[in-house]
Amino acid sequence: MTLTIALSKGRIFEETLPLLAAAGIEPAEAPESSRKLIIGTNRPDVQLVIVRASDVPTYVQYGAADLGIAGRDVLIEHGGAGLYQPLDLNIAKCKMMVAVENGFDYDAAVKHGARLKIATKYPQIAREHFAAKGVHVDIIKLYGSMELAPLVGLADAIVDLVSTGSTLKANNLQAVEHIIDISSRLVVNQAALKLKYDTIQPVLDAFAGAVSQ
Ligand code: PRT
Ligand code: MG
Repeated sequence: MTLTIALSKGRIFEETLPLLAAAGIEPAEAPESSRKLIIGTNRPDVQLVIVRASDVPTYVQYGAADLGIAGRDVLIEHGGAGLYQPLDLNIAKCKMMVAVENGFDYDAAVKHGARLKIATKYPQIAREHFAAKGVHVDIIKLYGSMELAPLVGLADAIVDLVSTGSTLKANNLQAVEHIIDISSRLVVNQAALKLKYDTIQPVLDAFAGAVSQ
């Protein structure tokens, strides 16, 4: 039985390589330089499928992939249906933050009960955060470049991921609130875990042993 693992290109792929190596899995080629969406490995029974980061939970939920690696941000927005999430891999770490243009008095706006326009790729996380604070918001869903929204008057604030902070800085924005810490997790299709237990469990064990704290 073939084991299929869903991964996204870029930081998650790069940071997953050592974990795969610990499980004795080496990709046959690099997704950045290949146009192939299905990548073989040194193990004839293991293949990788390369999908958009936000699509990883969907492939695993429907069993098109047995395993996948996805950010906590992506998993919260997806909802997690049909997914077993046994392991925080402690990779692709960043923070979900509220950010505003320099000079915008966020605390005063919140204090005065202003209705805030929030641009984000993460409507679920944003909605929960502001509901818990009792702040009324209009969520404006974007698919990228959230940093632009406050600069052109589309939104008062953004909810986005921050790692080094240099993207905010380059766009005259500042973080004003921390929402949650983000890292990537291993997700497993629940039916596959039963059907392919003998193949999947050793991979889970190898990943668990290789996670750095
Ligand atoms: O790019 P694409 O639209 O295909 O999807 P994606 O952006 O979801 O994928 P990718 O590969 O960029 O991110 C995959 C996962 O990595 C995310 O789901 C997060 O869990 C995690 N991650 C970790 C990050 C970052 N760090 C990060 N810094 N995802 C995105 N960013 C972006 C952020 O959105 C902002 O635009 O990087 C920019 C900020 O970085 P700094 O260093 O300037 O603060
Ligand atoms: Mg990206």
